[in-house]
Amino acid sequence: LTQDDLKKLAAYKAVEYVKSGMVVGLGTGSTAKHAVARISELLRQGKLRDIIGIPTSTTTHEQAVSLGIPLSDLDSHPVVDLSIDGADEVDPALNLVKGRGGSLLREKMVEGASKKFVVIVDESKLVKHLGGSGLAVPVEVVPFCCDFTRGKLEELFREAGCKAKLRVKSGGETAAVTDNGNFVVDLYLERDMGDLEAASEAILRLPGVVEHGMFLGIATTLIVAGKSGVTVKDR
Ligand code: DER
Repeated sequence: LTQDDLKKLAAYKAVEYVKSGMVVGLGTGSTAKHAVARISELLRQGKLRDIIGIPTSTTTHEQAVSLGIPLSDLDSHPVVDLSIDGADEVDPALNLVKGRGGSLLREKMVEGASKKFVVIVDESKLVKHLGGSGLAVPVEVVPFCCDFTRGKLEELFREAGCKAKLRVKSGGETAAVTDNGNFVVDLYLERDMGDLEAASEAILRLPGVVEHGMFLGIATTLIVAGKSGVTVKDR
């Protein structure tokens, strides 16, 4: 099985939680896109009815529109029955790092408004500590004086050996822009950042920060696809 096959397995398992009549948060990324495609397939087959999707990015919005999934937003549907999304890292308490794909703010808004949030990953995403995989913890910042904010973020986690880098467009030198017109600062940590709640609060206190990619206590269910099968864990 390829990594993409594993992502698909986890996504299909998560879609078993979707029932007719639900308002469903549609995640973003290479794993979530399989869930969106599966929901549309079941709608076409008449196995699901009256689903309203709430997309978490313009990319997912476009995918869902192209597949004919009826869509709405949090203004019209402030309570979401169930969201399904991937993650970049998952720790044993089901805390997540998200946003390496750049959609963390809308994802946190939609998934935070969900009664149930099912996270779908292949086993490569499991970590002991968030920020410990050598990949980044993303922070969405306003473009205004983003280097000032970048510096403040680096300073905040100096003891964890933090290097904060402004994310640039792939293959380019200009800043990557989120769906909300903001930039992303990626935090690369040499050591774990200790108390996650304290770290979260400290980041959010910095003027210039919009949101960060740590999703603490939001996920309710984790579906992991690995070489030895699919496992489901509830928080
Ligand atoms: O950017 C994001 O938050 C994505 O959901 C990410 O966390 C998972 O992306 P992947 O399924 O492509 O690895």
